[in-house]
Amino acid sequence: MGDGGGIYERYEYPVLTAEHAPYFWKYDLNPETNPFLMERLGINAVMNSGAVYLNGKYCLVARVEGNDRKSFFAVAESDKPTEGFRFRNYPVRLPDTCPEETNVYDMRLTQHEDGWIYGVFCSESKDTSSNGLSAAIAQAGIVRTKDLENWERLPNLKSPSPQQRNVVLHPEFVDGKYAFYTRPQDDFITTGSGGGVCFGLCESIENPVICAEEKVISPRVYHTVTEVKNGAGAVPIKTPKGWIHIAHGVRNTAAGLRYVIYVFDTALDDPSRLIASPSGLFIAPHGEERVGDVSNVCFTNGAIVRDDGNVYIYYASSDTRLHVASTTVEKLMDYTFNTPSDPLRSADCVKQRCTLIDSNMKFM
Ligand code: M1P
Repeated sequence: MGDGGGIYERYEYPVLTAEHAPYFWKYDLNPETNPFLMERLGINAVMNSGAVYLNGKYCLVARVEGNDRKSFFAVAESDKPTEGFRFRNYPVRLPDTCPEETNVYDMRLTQHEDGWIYGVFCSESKDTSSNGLSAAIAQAGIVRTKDLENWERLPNLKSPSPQQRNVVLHPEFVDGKYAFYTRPQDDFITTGSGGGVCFGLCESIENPVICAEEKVISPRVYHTVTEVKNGAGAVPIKTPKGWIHIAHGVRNTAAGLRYVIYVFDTALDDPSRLIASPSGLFIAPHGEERVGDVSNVCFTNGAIVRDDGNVYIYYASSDTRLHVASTTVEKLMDYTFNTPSDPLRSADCVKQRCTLIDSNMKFM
């Protein structure tokens, strides 16, 4: 376990890696058709995972990426939150209802008060209106289940934005409606006019349409960790003081994009109203976490909160492997409401730090 500034503990060893994929997903075990016992269908990475506690197990729905670059989902479970995860024998056989869909990834699992567990994920298709071979359209796919084994696919979310990624379903009804955190973007890679984490309501989950314009609730901000992109992460955590969101922000650097995890809080009576915004990053990639298929990336789409107040945040590093950090609801609230917000200018940051130093001097 490593130091998380007293806010959380990060565990040294990843909870899921490509090596966790069962050998029978990869090798043909028939000596007649595979005399050299060669790997036939390799697994490249296991990363961004939705998370729920279900029937006494810690369950992760991981993004598994084959050597062929296509991702799929697979359930891994354990009796313990920080180790011992094993994949079920088969990956998730997602109902194949969208013939144009090429790739699926990053499922958020919401245990909704309507009794279903919803999985909201990125459904990616080729953008046939463009000649560019990398041009794609990202939409929010929706499935629901009771057991993480049998999945019902619902229509993709419709919203005013041409592209959506990092969409999360809120666990409670808001004004009697299903509430989504969205991340509108103009383009597949760049967000363009997309202003950050947004909020929108749907009358029906069987016909999920966000009619009104999505409201920006955590904006992208110049010269902060969210300057380039700002997307929702885990399903927000309900606390006595508000909904704590563990999200991700992206900035640009000479070495490329840097993804970090940050935190904000919205009001209990209106989850679209921002009430706390602790400054800067919460979890950044450390040490070996900094290197992988897409280096310098820390990304979360799942956390589990237990009745005893323990919180397990599952985060992936560099699009390669999955880690866990543990904390408590009490510590998260303390962090969220007592960490000063970003004053946005170096001079004011120095004043903020001097205030802290001044008050500390009496303890020296
Ligand atoms: O490669 C980093 C991340 O890039 C995307 O996130 P975003 O839409 O915020 O840029 C996703 O593809 C995510 O899976 C990936 O980890």
